[in-house]
Amino acid sequence: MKISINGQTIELAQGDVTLQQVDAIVNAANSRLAGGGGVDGAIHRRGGPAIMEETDRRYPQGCPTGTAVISGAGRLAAKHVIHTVGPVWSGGKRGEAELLASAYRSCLDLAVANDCRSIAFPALSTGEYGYPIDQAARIALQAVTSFLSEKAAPELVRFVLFTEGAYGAFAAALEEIRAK
Ligand code: AR6
Repeated sequence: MKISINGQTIELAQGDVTLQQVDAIVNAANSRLAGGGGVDGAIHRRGGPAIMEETDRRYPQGCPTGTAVISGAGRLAAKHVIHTVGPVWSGGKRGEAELLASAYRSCLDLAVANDCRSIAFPALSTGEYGYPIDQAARIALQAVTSFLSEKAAPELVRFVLFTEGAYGAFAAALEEIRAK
């Protein structure tokens, strides 16, 4: 499923974000950039040790929640990995929605600053960090649509959803946006 916003494309796909042939893929990291499971584990496993060597060297202070940093992509097909940290869900009253939107925006800012024409996101915060998928999907798509309307870049934003359920949640949220 895809929609066009001012000539830019938002696309939904089901699959593995680490396999995407795009300029940048996004890592659902933690604030210490210490590696972990889920997307983070898959990126470092497939991409090899060069990615963490670079983030250790360039970002020893880590990456606060809601912000992002960029590195090379090691053996992955992408050119860059953008590491961002979504919020841990703790009921919704601790600024989670704003932090999640900020994580998406920070990635898009870095993508544009590094001339990335295409970027692939996983559903940040919806695995280990426990963010409810329906709410996370709406926030993700709202953040991306308003960024694209304002900045007219990058050309392609792809969400790569790991499960059918996650794909369904994003498809429903995208329909809501399209209907507006
Ligand atoms: N491709 C696309 N989506 C995936 C993949 C994949 N290869 N693997 C998992 N998902 P998570 P978080 C989905 O846990 O919630 C790590 O340990 C998954 O089904 O990767 O932001 C970090 O080090 C879920 O919908 O990220 C952090 O400590 C979504 O990606 C912490 O987890 C995000 O799940 C971050 O937690």
